[in-house]
Amino acid sequence: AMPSLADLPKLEQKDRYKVGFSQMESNNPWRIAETKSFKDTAESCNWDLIATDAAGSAAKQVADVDSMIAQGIDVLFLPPREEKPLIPAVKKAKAAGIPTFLVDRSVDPNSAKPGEDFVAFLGSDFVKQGQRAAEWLIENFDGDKGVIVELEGTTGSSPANDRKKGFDDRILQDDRFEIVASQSGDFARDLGRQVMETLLQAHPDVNVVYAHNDEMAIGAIQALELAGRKPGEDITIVSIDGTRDALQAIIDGKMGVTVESSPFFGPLACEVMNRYAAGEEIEPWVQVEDRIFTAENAADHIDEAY
Ligand code: GYE
Repeated sequence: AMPSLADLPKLEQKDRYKVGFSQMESNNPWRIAETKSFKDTAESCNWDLIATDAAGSAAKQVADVDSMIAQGIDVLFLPPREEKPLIPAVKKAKAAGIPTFLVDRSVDPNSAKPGEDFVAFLGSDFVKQGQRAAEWLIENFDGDKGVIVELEGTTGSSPANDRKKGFDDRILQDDRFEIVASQSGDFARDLGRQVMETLLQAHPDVNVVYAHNDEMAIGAIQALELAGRKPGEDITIVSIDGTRDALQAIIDGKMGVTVESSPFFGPLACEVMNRYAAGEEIEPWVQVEDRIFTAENAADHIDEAY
């Protein structure tokens, strides 16, 4: 049969909701800020919040969703760690009559769709984030030849796929630039540092690092400094997120730019959920607008950073 909007589980209007938030990992400030945002929103949005932490395992995240379904949640907020492994969890929640909102990451659009399998995706345009990082570089790089190392996020995750696509397509339109290596650092500081260490040995002429998030960028800066390089002077660092450490690195002159990707999803989740409960049709992609942080404005934003 043709799937239709009517197939989505409805959300009753109630005084209190039992809300599930299935976090994927808590090994970086972005994830911690996001979980805190959901916890901080719980009281004002009348949620009894069940928050789990899959500790970096998509398999555990599937099991966590299972357990929330068994606990009878009314609604699920899910940041799927990777695009494919969480699809069965999304479908299981729907089969159990639980409306699901994907937050901050999405799933493989060929296997699960907003308005059919889940209500909507709440999050940034990752392709555009990558493009904006590339555009900053095109405008601000003053050498003749840009030799780029790319540190990719978690393999198979929507932000890693899309931040790569947006950046690579855009930067390769400018023939000053070449991407000599592109490898996953799993969105983690320590792995970013290790991968940078290895890639620096293979490509000593690198003079640009594009990291898919700030944690890996900070890890890369550590590796570069240990090897005697001078981030911000002999190598340009571009990144995404807007963490406190990244804004500080910009203020210190070590990082050039970070394109914002906000972790503060709690208030938006509350608003969209209430609209859905009121019977409104929700747009398939509730898009978050991102700012951009450079030497011009980093100091103005560091106090609100995480
Ligand atoms: O950029 C990264 C985090 O999914 C948008 O995941 C999110 C990304 C964010 O671990 O730092």
